Amino acid sequence: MESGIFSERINALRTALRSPSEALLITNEKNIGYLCGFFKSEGVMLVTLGNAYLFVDFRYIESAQKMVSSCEVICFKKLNDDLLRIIKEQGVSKVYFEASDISVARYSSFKKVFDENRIECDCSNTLDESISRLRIIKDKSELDKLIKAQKIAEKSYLEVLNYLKPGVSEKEIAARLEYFMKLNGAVDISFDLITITGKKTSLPHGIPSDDIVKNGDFFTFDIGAVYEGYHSDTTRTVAIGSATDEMKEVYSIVLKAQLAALDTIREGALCCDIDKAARQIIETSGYGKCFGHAVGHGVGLDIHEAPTVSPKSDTILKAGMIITDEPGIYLPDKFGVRIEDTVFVTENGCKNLVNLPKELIIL
Ligand SMILES: [Mn+2]
Repeated sequence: MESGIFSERINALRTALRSPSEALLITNEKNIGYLCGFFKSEGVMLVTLGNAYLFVDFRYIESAQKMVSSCEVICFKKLNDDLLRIIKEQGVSKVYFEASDISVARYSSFKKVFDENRIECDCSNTLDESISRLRIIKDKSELDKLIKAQKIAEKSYLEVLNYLKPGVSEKEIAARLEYFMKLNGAVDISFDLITITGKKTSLPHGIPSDDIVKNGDFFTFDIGAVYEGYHSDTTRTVAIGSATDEMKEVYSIVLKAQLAALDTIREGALCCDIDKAARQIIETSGYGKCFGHAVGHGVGLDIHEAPTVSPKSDTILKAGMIITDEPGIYLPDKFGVRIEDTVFVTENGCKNLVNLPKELIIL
């Protein structure tokens, strides 16, 4: 069944080709995985109107041949030579590259061989945009994996809360969380887990250190697990022992902003309007200068992918997109609060993948 999905994706990508003499060269590992189901190839994929090929070396050939059915698997000895042979056989005279992925060194090595053989190299963003347009809409199989990744992260979060008490270090919480995620079925963590406390919570992307949890501090978790390539992303801020009136007030403003943005998410909504819904509440509360990042972003095979949910984003939401909703208020040298959900856009609203409470929890 899965091979059908991959063939459909390759077919959809072929709309970027204008003639049989053109080909797409996919170098990004996640994009290759998206198109054939084989993620760790260290190879390349070539797509023409009539054919598709996955080039891998000897280390990967056995598993690639077993797993991949949406394209022909070729074991290369010298990639440039084997690629050129197929390109010539297929009568290809123009190759599109993934400009946002390929290194200058790698591109130069391909270009040298292609120039010698009068094959045009297209390094515009045509191919990047075509793949992004496909990946931005998640199908059922992808949604299932995103839900599973979220469930793993949530179970692990609830387990690690039992260890969150005065005296424990940020690093210890991060280590336990990663351990629980892997025990609960994650293949990896989505990013370096953010488990920070005290004044450091004013750093949106603070790094866990030996800092110790104390009574009266906030503790921020920004966490995610990876399941079959798909990422989850959630942030919760909790208080340890007690919270001052200022902490409670800032928390309630962030929550109000987060809920306001959530309310605007539906097919047809503009991403900048979702950002605005949250930002306006924070601005009118007088904390506008303490919120300097976008309200959200897409999530999928990458932790940050299209669409961007920022004041400048003119993307119109479509059913099947996955976005985060994560406003925050950060007071330097005091504390910060961020609350983040990841949601699946539907025709009439959205389905929240996160099932964790959002009212302020004082542990
Ligand atoms: Mn996020």
